[in-house]
Amino acid sequence: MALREAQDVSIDSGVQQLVEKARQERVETAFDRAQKMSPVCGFGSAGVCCRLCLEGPCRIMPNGREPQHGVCGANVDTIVARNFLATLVSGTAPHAEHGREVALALLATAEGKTPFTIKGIDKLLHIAGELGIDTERREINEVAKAVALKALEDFQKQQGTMNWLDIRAQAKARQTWDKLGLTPVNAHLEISRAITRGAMGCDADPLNLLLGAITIGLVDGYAGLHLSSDLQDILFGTPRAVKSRYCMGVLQPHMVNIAVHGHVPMLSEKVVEWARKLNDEAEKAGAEGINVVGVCCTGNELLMRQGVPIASSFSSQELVIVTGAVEAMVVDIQCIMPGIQKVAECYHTKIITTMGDVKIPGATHVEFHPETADQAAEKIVRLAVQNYACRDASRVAIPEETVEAYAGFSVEQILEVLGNLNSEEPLKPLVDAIASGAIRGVAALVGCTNPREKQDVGNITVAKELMKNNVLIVTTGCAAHSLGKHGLMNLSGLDYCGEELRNVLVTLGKAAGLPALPPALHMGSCVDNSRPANLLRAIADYLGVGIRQLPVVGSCPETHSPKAMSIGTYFIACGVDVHVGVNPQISGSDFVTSVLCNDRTAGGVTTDEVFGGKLIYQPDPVKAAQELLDRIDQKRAGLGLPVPQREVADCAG
Ligand code: SF4
Ligand code: MSK
Repeated sequence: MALREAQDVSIDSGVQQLVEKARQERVETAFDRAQKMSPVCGFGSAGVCCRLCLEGPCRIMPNGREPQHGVCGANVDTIVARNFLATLVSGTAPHAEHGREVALALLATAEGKTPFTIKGIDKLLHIAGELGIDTERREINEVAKAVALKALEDFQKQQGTMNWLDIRAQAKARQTWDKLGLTPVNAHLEISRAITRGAMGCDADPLNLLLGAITIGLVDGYAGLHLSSDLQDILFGTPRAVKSRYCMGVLQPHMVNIAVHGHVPMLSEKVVEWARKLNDEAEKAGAEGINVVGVCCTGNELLMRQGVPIASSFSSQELVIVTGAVEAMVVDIQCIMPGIQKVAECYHTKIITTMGDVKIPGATHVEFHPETADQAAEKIVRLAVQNYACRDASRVAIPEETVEAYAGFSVEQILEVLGNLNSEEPLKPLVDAIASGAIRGVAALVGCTNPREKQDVGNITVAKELMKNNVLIVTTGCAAHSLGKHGLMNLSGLDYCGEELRNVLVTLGKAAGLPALPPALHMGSCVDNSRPANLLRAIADYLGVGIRQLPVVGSCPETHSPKAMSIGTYFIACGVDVHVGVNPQISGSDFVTSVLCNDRTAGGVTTDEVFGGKLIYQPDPVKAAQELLDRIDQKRAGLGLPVPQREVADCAG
């Protein structure tokens, strides 16, 4: 099979160069493996295969042909709904585990058992107040311990509601969840219940299974996203805008390069610290120093708190190694392709796994625990420095391009900027701009890149189509990497904005002491989708309306991860439409499609009616942007706001 040309793999020229280098050096990457998977299995694509028990595997034939039932009698709606629920469980469990790990790290820190200190004291006191914890005349560590224990209750309590849902959910949205009995009690309990109801011989009612999926989406939102972001801000500080750089060119030809990859900042914060401490050692080893670069969401965490530059998003992670200039790739949890080890074996790069539950055969394992974070980080950095001597200079080729970007816009900082315009009512300037149509709406451009897709096209096209129609973009995850690499997180991105949006961004920028704000505001990692959610809640509460009434949408054009589906379901439950550009594998059931996508052909109730949000599956990013604009305009009209003219759509690149 002829492989895709490099220019058909990505629109990032650095990625294209490295795809060609990999092929010349006979190194296979995910882009090539994705192609070998074609044609994709029709049953899997439609979500109609089931292997829940040993009577199977069973699959349902399309167009009414036999068989129409599994051996146990499950029909296509049950099978597709169960598979959808299982997808969300596999997205939510890692996020919940992320939250729990951070809570344990905060607890150990509060007890003086780790080398970390609490940097976000204001945030700690604020959250403690929200949780009803007495902060008067108490030591900071005592308050932090009380907050950590409250967080851990969200994995233990047997009655009531998760504490983080209590403090973060909008009351109006919550009424619906409570009424339907969907409000989660604790994360582990709900994950266990979801696995149980989806098991063979348990829940066969597709609507009941989909309601269970909403509960799992809420677990993702509150025990995964909000809890993780809040506790990370307590431990490492709330992000503030920083200027940094994107693209493979952030790797340095004459330095020891360490790529940090995964999702949690606990170890990587220490790696950055030890890289600074051991810089002299690198010089003794003949290098010009140590350069730490980010991949995926660990990269996002370090970018926004430390200004660490970003080399790659998910789909091109192996190509970072193909530069031949990486001494160590340090991985923690989630989105780590097992393929990196095979690629690393073709170069001198050491893959260093750090979590007991995330190992890769052949990799070096340096176990991380918060208590011994310094020892682990020092060992990792020393391994990287030692490995510099093994680098083969003749195989080093780093693409030159880098792009400047602003990142790290927390809600706190956005409110601070708005407060410079109106200190009494900081949200008023933003709400006024939305009301007038200068900002038509807000879109969260989030989620992944996917090696089956041409990298960055979906993310960039949706963003540009929305920007030119004056939609303000907030962005997280690997979508943010796409936008950063292609100039939408620096001021050159203003050229893509409609005039009204550009004027607003100039006004806001001046209030922030900059010439303008970039058109895409980077708000962090995957778990930091809590930040746009907090912003929406603040706007809705300010206006006295439900989040479901706001002209806001979410879009994940290059979805790869079940985590993105879980995050999307959380936003749907809050009343926000969510676009995915990659097949969500539900098309085998008209019923499931109807409920989630508000496709009325199969009749019955839909998430749009009940919660105010729906799933939009649209692989064409230009059409997707138009559908998102339709929804924004529909919600504007619902609020009695003017609906501006549209700019003509461009074709996707
Ligand atoms: Fe087949 Fe039913 Fe077993 Fe699924 S649960 S594999 S449909 S028998
Ligand atoms: S890393 S979940 S590819 S955003 Fe958060 Fe990127 Fe998606 Fe992983």
